Amino acid sequence: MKQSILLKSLFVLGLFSALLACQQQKKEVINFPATDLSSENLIPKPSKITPTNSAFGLDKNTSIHTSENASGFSEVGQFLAEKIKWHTNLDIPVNTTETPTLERIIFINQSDSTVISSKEGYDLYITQDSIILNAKTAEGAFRGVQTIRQIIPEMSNDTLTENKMWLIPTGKITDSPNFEYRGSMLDVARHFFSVEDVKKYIDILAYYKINTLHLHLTDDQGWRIEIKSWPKLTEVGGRSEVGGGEGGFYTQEDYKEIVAYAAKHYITIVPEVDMPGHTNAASVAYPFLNGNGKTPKIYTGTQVGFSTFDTRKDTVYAFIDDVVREISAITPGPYFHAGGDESHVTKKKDFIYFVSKIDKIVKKHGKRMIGWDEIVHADIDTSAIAQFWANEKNAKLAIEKGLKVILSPGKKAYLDMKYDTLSKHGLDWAGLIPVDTGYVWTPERYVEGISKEHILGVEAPLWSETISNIDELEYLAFPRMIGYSELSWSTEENRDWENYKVRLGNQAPYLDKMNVKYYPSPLIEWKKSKYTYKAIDKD
Ligand code: TNX
Repeated sequence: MKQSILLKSLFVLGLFSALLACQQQKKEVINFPATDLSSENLIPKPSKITPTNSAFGLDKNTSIHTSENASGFSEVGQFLAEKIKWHTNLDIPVNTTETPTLERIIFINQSDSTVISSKEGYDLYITQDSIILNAKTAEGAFRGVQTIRQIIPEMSNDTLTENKMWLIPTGKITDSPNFEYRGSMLDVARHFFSVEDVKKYIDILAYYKINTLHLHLTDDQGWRIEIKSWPKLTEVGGRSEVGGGEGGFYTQEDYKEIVAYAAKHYITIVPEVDMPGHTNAASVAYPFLNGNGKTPKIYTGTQVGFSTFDTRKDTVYAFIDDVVREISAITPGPYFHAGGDESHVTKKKDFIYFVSKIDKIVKKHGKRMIGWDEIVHADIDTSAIAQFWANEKNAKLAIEKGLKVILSPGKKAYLDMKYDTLSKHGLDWAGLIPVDTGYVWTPERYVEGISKEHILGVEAPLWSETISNIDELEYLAFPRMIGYSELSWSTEENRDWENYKVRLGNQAPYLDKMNVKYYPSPLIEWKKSKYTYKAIDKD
């Protein structure tokens, strides 16, 4: 252990002496313009920023180095190099052994420093010659890399040297998240979204340090995940969606591809199989599940609460055991979401019986159950998590029972609510949610009696009754989702609408370059970028 620290220090020392030697040889004196790291457009806002007002020139002579033998660090370095290439077209080597033209380095360092307070925390020291990113884990390094990406300016400044150089402000950032669970949910059941669509969503979520993507995989209108022991779920139940479209589903290979892509972005996938209500598509495929002796018709409407599993039949639990087993086997994350919402035609005592049984099945397959807030009425283990969406009494009952809660209040965090009366997509049962309303609230004070220690985190769900393609998905998700990233990462004292809205307006170059069809809310002054032409067809 001691030896490895020594080796590491020698390695870093070696790098720095090489760097110094090169600089002495090259002697390119650059008078950088003054900068201010604290006024950069970082979202989420970091815990602490101390500017030193100079600049690090990112150019073709920069290289990235990562701690040796630190699991995942070199991949994180590679990720940064890919994103720098995408942004600047520079080819930055990672862990190269050649040093002759080296001028500046970005060092991604595994550090056990006690200053870094959590596994996702990081420190960033930026000087004229180096950027040092310290993190305990590769996950922390990955979050810190997003900060580096966000402070690389849109344009290079080539008036300083013949080189194209992107000037990064110098200073120090110390950062760690306020909540450990920072998520979005995507409903792929009401309308299906392809693996490519989900990957694009993941790309953008990762840029804003979101760490969880909950996939609502089943509902009345469609079943979207292949279950090998029950093939008709997708063969029959996967062929429908709201409005009568063709639906679709993920094979287990597709799902694994999403999970792996998410993992590369340090995002955990939470699979949801919604039950005992919201199960019409499953019962169309296997009519014994509903226990009423009838084969239901395919449903393509948007009403909720009319379907249920038969909660008193052993074969239903054998079926659920297979489903939970197969999905859990290809889900590395700790959670399995079992739904539980709006089961209006399930008798209360049957619902309670059902949820308690499901909790045990989920645990048997090595996962922690998450359920919509209605599940708190059941006799469940305190390891279960209640996702508060509508009923404050349920949320309070959850904490009385010792459960943690995820906050997804419909009135504040539902991405499927319209922005305003003119919104082209979205519902309004929980009210309109303009960009400021979605941002201006405090999770720790939203429900009386529910404070920081009870809250696992914040999740913004995107239900898809009114959206059927990626452009429409982006219209509802962005820019609001960016605000939920700040709400879940940054502390209350670091959040301020007036300050946030300026930083948000400055996300336009990134969003435009990503070809994100965000809603250009009139509350925000959107920065014009060289990619703005793409934004013309935004509406
Ligand atoms: C309520 S939130 C639902 C969903 C709908 C959504 C529409 C929740 C747990 N259930 O079934 O899609 O409203 O906003």
